[in-house]
Amino acid sequence: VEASIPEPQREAWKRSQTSAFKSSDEFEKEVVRHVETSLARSMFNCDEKAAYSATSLAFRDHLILDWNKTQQRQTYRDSKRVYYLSLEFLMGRALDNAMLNVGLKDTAKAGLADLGFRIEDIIGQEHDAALGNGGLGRLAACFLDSLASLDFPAWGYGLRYRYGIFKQEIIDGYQVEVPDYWLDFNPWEFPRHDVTVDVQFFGSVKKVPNEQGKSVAVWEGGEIVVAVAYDVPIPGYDTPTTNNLRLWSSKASGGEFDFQKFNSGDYESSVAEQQRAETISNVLYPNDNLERGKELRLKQQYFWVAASLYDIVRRFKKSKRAWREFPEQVAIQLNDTHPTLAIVELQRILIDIEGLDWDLAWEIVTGTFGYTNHTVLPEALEKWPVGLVQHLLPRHLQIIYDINLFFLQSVEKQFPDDRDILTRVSIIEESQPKMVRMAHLAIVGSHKVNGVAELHSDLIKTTIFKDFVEIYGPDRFTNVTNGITPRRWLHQANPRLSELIASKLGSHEFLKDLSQLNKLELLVQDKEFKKEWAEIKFANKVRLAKYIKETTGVNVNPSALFDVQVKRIHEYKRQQLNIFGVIHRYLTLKAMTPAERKKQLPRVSIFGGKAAPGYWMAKQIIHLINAVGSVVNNDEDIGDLLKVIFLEDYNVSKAEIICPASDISEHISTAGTEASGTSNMKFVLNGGLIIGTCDGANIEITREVGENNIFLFGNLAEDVEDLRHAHTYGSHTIDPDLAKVFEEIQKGTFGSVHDFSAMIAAVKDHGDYYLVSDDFHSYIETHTLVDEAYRNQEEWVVKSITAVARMGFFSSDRCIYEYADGIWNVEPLPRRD
Ligand code: 7GP
Repeated sequence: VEASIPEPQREAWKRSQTSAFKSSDEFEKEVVRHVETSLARSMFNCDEKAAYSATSLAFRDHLILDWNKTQQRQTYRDSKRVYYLSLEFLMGRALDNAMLNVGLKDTAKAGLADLGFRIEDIIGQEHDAALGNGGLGRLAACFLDSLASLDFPAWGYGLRYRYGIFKQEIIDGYQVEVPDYWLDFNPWEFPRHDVTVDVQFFGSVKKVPNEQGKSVAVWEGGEIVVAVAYDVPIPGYDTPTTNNLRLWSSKASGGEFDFQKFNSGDYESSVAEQQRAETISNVLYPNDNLERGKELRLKQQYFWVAASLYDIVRRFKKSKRAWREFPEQVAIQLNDTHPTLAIVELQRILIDIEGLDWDLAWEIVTGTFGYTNHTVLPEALEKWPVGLVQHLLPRHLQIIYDINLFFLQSVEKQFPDDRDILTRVSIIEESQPKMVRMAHLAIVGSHKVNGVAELHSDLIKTTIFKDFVEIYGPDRFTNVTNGITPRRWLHQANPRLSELIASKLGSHEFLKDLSQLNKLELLVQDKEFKKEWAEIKFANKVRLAKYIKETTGVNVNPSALFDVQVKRIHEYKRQQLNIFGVIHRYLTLKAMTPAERKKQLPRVSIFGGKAAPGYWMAKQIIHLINAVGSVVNNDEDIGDLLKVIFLEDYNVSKAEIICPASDISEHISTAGTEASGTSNMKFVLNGGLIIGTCDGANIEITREVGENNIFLFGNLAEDVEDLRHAHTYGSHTIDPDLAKVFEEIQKGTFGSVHDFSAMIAAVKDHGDYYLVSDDFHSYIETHTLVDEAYRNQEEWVVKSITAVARMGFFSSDRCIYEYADGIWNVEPLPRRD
């Protein structure tokens, strides 16, 4: 690195490379300096917000030095880089993570205490960076943490939304969405006003002969929107490697506004163009597992993809290598189909701008891209109307047609007698209107396609992408089971458990090699250890109970069994099954004599999660949960035996409080619908057990932790189709216990009979697509088993420890090694020269 600094500056650079601070005294000095100079405030009125800002700036100084060095080293070594393209990065808070990854949290804690602050209060000042919806966005964030922690040269590319996912308020039991303006003061981003890319939209294509007389396409006219880079440092844990997340922000070209219009007195329309350009990166689409096909969304996708590829290509060209070496230097991972236009854009750059032959260009393209699929739900598979693509990106549509032509020609050769296969696999769907199938384009343009858990990867091969397995052979398809970063989801969220584990294993190494947890199994009979383990769980429940009291006003007993379901609200995730089960429990308790009731195990059912603003049924589910809560929580017959809580505005920082506090959590999707799930992993890693269906990663969690340490129920994926068929064409009887639940709702016990009628009709009259009735009995029975198991606390703790000990596989570090090896062909960079 040093050698890359020019002579005249080298000495001064070396002198400046001392770390920002080491002791708590030095830290305090830095905080005070930042309050007074960077923030231009006096220590005389330094409140928690100012202390947060100054603490962040002090840590940021730390990261920047490592970040610069990492980037210099990576450039200097010129090794292959990974680019992770994702429309969502659900990062959560950065300060706590930075303190732990740098290893100076205790130093900061002491320093802040000296200055009169509690570190938790300071950490609590930070606004979550919520640039994502749910699983897909949080996975991207975990992957960035692992890539940096394992010293891989890797960049994330995304959009810098002005508004992240909305803030959820619950008013009279209903979800209300409030915009989340989060950029007020964000010390974690660096605007790079000098790193900009012009992105073109609309216009037309003409063919002109080049110098060799060959006809080339020229895309001209239309409008230009400027992409401005904002960089976010991503610190690795216990390593100086600090990678970069580059987020693009849109702005009008030609400066602030159109001076000509301004001077001619048309002030309003001169500002209008600027506003139109800025709309592109304005807001995150709030849908999880659903595509709405909005024009602005397609604009976002191309804007982000074009800027990112320009940046990647610019970096590659600096190395002066031959184009065919591109895939040896660059691996681009497509996080779902949202960035699929990158395939077309790279082909366009290579043939139209760099003048390469189609075939060589295409070889480079397919060698570069990998595509991860995150869902089999048909409503989430992206399709864009051909007319819209034509209008917005005329040249890209031509290239898509050419890609499709060559692809279909090769398929025709391979299967000369099968006309139908051409229709099925075509990138263009011959519907009214015609549509571009983005998943088909992503498969054709990538060298590897992966699912995110074994069942899911099998399902895509046998259902939605079956024909492509026939065409390309099974090797193009692979599985990388999801994982989570143990740094945030154990060390940061559950510091006491992390310390207990470290004290038993002799170090914190398990945080970078999670398989070491297996040594805990030797301790399952250690009385003292089990006691501490149980105490930590209890303390985490007390913390959550306090939070519940503060936010909802409801008192919950921390000794009760805490039963948690937090995730986006979706019919396939079946929060309705959960709340119907809760009502069933309530009715059962009500029917008991007081003496019988005394023998029952107290329970707290905790829900949390956002519904997409346009998803009416999901909003009704939220309403029912709240309505049940207000009846049950105020029923004196019931008291502590059952409480129903809906936690408002579930997000990453709330998950950090919730996950460590569960006894049992619910992962109860209709079999075959949840691609993987990742909160299941977070809960088990924190010593909670799970009740779940044989779906997604639950299956692999079961294989790892053992059938005795998980509560599985419900129909299997292979039977779902037949059951659905039977609902529609056979006689469909509702489970009798569920029928009683429905009667109670329809009596008006929980108010709003009208509001809830559609939820009931979905099960009774509209074919019960999600198999709520089919699984109800086994769900209720399994909850009875949970109660019984929980009564034996000794055994429960053994299950909890055993499960944690066997969770090593679910570290996102393992995922990254699998991607690096099987898809990207990249290696970590040794940390020091
Ligand atoms: C989610 C899947 O629903 C979840 O099962 C998985 O764990 C997660 O991705 C990470 O792989 N999918 C989405 O969040 C999503 O919106 C549609 O998928 C593109």
